[in-house]
Order: sequence, then C-alpha cells, then structure tokens
Amino acid sequence: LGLMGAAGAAAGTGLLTTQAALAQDKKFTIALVPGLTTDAFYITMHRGAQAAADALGQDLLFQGASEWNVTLQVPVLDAVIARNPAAILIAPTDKVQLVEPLKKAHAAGITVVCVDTFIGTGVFQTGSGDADFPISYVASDNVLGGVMAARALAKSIGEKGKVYVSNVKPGISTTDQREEGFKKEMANHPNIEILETQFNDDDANKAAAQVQAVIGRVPDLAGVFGANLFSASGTANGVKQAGKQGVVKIAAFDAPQSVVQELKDGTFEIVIAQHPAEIGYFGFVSAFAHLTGNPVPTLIGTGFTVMTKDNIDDPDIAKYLYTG
Ligand code: T6T
Repeated sequence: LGLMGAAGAAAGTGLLTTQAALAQDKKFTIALVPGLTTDAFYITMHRGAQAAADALGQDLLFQGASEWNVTLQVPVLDAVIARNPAAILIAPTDKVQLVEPLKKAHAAGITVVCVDTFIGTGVFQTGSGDADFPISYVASDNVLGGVMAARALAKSIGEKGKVYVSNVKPGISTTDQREEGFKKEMANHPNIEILETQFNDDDANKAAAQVQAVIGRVPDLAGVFGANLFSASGTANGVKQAGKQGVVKIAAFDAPQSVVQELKDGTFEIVIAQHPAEIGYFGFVSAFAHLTGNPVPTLIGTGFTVMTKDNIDDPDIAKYLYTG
C-alpha cells in the first residue's frame, strides 16, 4: 500500500516531480553568449545566470565578444557550439544575421534560448518560419519601454519641442522595438517633433559627438531618448560638454551605477532600468527545465524599474542598478 501510495502520488503530481527528481542526477553545461562582455547589462545578466546554475548544481559557460558586432559574435558562437553544451542562451546581435549561425547549434541538438534580443520575430515554437526553433525568449517588453520613455520625455519638455532617438544600429530587436514604441507614443503628442535617429554603433563617444552636432544644428533641441546604455551615457556626456545639462532633457534606457549621479545632477530625467539578472536567471532555468523534459513558456517577460532623482536613494529601487 505504501509503495502504491508513493507511485500514485508521483503520478498525481505529474511530469514535473518525476523529472525534477531524475534531473538531480544530471549535469549539464549551459552557455551564455551575451551581446558583448564589457557591458554592465550583460555582466549583471551573467550574475543572474550563475545564481541559477549554482542553485541547480549545473555548469555555466560565459563567452562573448568585446564589442556589439555580428562578425565578432559569430566566431564566438561557433567556438561555443564546438564545445557541445546542452543549451545556449544567446543575445543575438542581429535578428536576421544570427539565424543561420544559430541553426547550426539547433542542428547539432543544442537547445537555444534567446535572452534580451531575439532572432526572426521573437515568436518561437509556432511551427512556422525558419527562425522559430529557440524554445523561449526571455526579455523586457522593449516596445513598452520605448512608450514609457516617450511619455516621460514628453512630460519633461512640457509637451512641445524637438527630440530624437540616440540608437545603436538598425536590425537589433531590442533597440528597434524601443524606437518603435517611442515613436508610436509620440504620435499622441502633436506638438513634439521627432528628428532623424542618430545611430552610434554602441559607441558612447559617437553618441556624445552626435548630440553635440545636433545641438549645433538645432539650438532649441528639447530632448533625447538614449535607447540603451551607451546611447544614453554618451548623450549625457555630450550634453554636459555642450553646457546644456538639464536644458536638453534625456530619457535613458539602462541603469549602470553612473545613472545615480546623472539623475541627481539633472542630466537624466528618468532612467528605465531593465532586470538583466532576472533575464539570466530565468533563461538558465528555462533551458534546464527543457533539458529535463519539462515544458517551458515560449515567452518570459521580465519587468522594469523606473528611476528618478526622487526615488533613487530607496534601496528597493537602487537594487536594480546594474553591477558592473
Ligand atoms: O540595453 C541593453 C540590451 O537590452 C540591448 O539589447 C543592448 O544594449 C544593452 O546591452 C545596453 O548596453
């Protein structure tokens, strides 16, 4: 009876219990390939993935390129595939150009999870298209993030004036979606004019030079949306060098430690912090769940924390600053 009871209980609780027990005996290597290694966003994501690896008793391999660049990321991915991990978590640096390189991983039987950025449409496991093989996409809602930035910037410039988006380069799912959300929301603010987007190749120095050039051409520039860490921090530096700090308002995406000062001195109106540790943690857990036979959601959305000069000293807000 006792034995039957145990069997019945196992059957009753289903697949999850049974396979979780089996999984304890398995050791997997799961790789994380970031967009680039020297970015506080991915360093924090790495920390989250490591926390999950430690909790599950699994191995994490972290390997990436030092710059945001497809031609640097693909050889790193090839080298990771050659090490034959059970799964790869990857932030693809281009939604089209990483499809073929990732197909190789899929063909080799390696589970693929997209973290932060996606390939194709980001809608996976539908049985359609040739880029829907990743089992899950774990990320912020980047369109919503762009909408939030637009609302904050519109308010801070008094609902009128000229603004532009400082962005990385076209073809990156996250930053494309942020710009899309920003422009969609700005359509509801008729007295705000959106100037041409400035693309900086993830180079803060370029973003700084660009804002100075725009201020030169458009002296009444009212605001900028810095669509990622380097776009925002570069724009902040450029605005300071132009002596327009607090005059040209900035809505910043991403939260390295430096944003504390930039919020306090009025360079940034608002900072939209992502939760990269959560992305790493749940990316890792998703891959592990899949490898141990458990179903995984095809989309896992992580949240935002909005930072302002009024809340940044609150430890419950400051804990979302990235660890560099
Ligand atoms: O904004 C993040 C990330 O979400 C984006 O895909 C690329 O840029 C960052 O890594 C920040 O630099």
